[in-house]
Amino acid sequence: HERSSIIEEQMDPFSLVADELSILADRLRAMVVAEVPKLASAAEYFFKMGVEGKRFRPTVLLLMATALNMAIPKSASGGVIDTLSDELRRRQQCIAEITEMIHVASLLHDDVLDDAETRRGVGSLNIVMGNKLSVLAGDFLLSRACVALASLENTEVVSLLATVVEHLVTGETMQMTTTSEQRCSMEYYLQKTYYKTASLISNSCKAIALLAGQTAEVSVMAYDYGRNLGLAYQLVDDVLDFTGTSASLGKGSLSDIRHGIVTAPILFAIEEFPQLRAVVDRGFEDPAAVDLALDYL
Ligand code: GRG
Repeated sequence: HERSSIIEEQMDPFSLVADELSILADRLRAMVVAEVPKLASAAEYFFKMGVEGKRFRPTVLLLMATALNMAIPKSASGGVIDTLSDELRRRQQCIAEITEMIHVASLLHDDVLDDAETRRGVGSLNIVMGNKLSVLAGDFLLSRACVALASLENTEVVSLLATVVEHLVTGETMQMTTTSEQRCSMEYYLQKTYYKTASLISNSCKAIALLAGQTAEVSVMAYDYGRNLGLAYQLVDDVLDFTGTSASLGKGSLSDIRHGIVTAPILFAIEEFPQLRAVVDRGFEDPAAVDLALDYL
């Protein structure tokens, strides 16, 4: 029993990085303070305790750092090596902070685009403070993320994470502007999902490896791991949109289908029930079409 509880404890990824996640929360709260009071309350909104979300990305990144830094020696007595490894860890924590700021910025803009009403179990910022402040707060967070990124003085890492922002915008645009053929294509779905969700996780994982001085081969492995994890995360998110409740999701359920967005569950259902394709092609503006699609699922 003792052994299995030790294994269980070691297997809980949050417990391994719990202390660091709490430091990250403090740092983020300090990093997102704006000068003008209205902007300050908007930017701080999702960094207050209780509305911090799952912190999935920082958790993965801190664990990635733990795994990749294992090969770096530590001396028992402290000294130059330990100072270097502490400095490395701090730089990797900074990647986790930047990643979370980019993520929250994208949520703020996404909720405006989708006219969302809830996020993380509370009113979304566009509802609480309006669309304009929501957009501006997202821009502000991106700016703070850029400043933190520049402080790392690593042009490859800057370029990776700057490209992620382009990917987020590209994925969102792909989602908004599909032709009927693209809407039912698994290839298109996976490309869009890479841009929208997996790119941030994969490129941040790669950044963690690059900062650790890992070889190009290991950096690509870190990238691939993040890519697959990101795609899997979005697939689960897509299924939860159908199976979850507003209370468990912290946002409205069935939101994808109501926005006419075709996700993996529908694509798989079309393979089994080709007649569903005609329902999808008609769009989901009609609530009866939503009900019909849900019957197939
Ligand atoms: C301004 C950076 C920026 C982007 C603008 C709107 C947009 C372009 C992109 C939207 C990207 C988006 C919202 C993708 C969805 C990713 C996703 C799975 C979000 C939910 O992540 P969770 O469940 O959320 O980890 P929590 O709340 O737990 O952090």
